[in-house]
Amino acid sequence: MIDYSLYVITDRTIQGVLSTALMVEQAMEGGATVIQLRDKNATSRVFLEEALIIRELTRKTGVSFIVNDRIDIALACGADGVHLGEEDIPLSFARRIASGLILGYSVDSVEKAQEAERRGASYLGVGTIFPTRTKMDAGNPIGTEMLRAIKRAVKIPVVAIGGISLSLVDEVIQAGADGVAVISAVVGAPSVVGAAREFREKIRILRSNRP
Ligand code: TZP
Ligand code: MG
Repeated sequence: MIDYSLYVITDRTIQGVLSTALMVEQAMEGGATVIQLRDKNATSRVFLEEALIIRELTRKTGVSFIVNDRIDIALACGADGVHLGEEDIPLSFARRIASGLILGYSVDSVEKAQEAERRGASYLGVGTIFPTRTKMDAGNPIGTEMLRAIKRAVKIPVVAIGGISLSLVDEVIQAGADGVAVISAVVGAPSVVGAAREFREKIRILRSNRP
């Protein structure tokens, strides 16, 4: 079973001078439990090269590795999974060509969550929960009440995403999220290790207090 507690997503536009490899090492040192490689601008060749590097790094630490959008790259690099959305290859086809992969799927409503579960999603990315400046087409924030409703409606793990800062972690964990996915709050922090550590520790405490 994957531990989705702290799901850190790479973003070269936010990392500043840090290479993706260094950022991932620091996030893992701080306690990230999942790393997702996300790069909307890279060529296939560059994306695969990065994926191979991150696969090696995550293999050494035992942290789960998910590739965003690209099932071909996920298979080629030996990732644990791929994260898909409405614009990507549908879940039914993903299952057909990659039965062994963890399949993440992005949703923003109860209906879409239940349909993704029926179609074979392994976990859900639910958001954007709060306003975010990281993804321009993230849509209107759905809030933690929708997160709570989705969590109640499905059996698969639910990872909250979008605009989650350290001070908002309480709300999403209390709404039932199995994990917190972050970009800017960790990747754009002055200390990636420090930010990841604070998130991980807060999530651990909140989860241990949850009924
Ligand atoms: N999907 C929904 S919101 C979002 C993605 C990829 C961006 C999350 O980034 P941040 O910086 O944690 O708000
Ligand atoms: Mg996608």
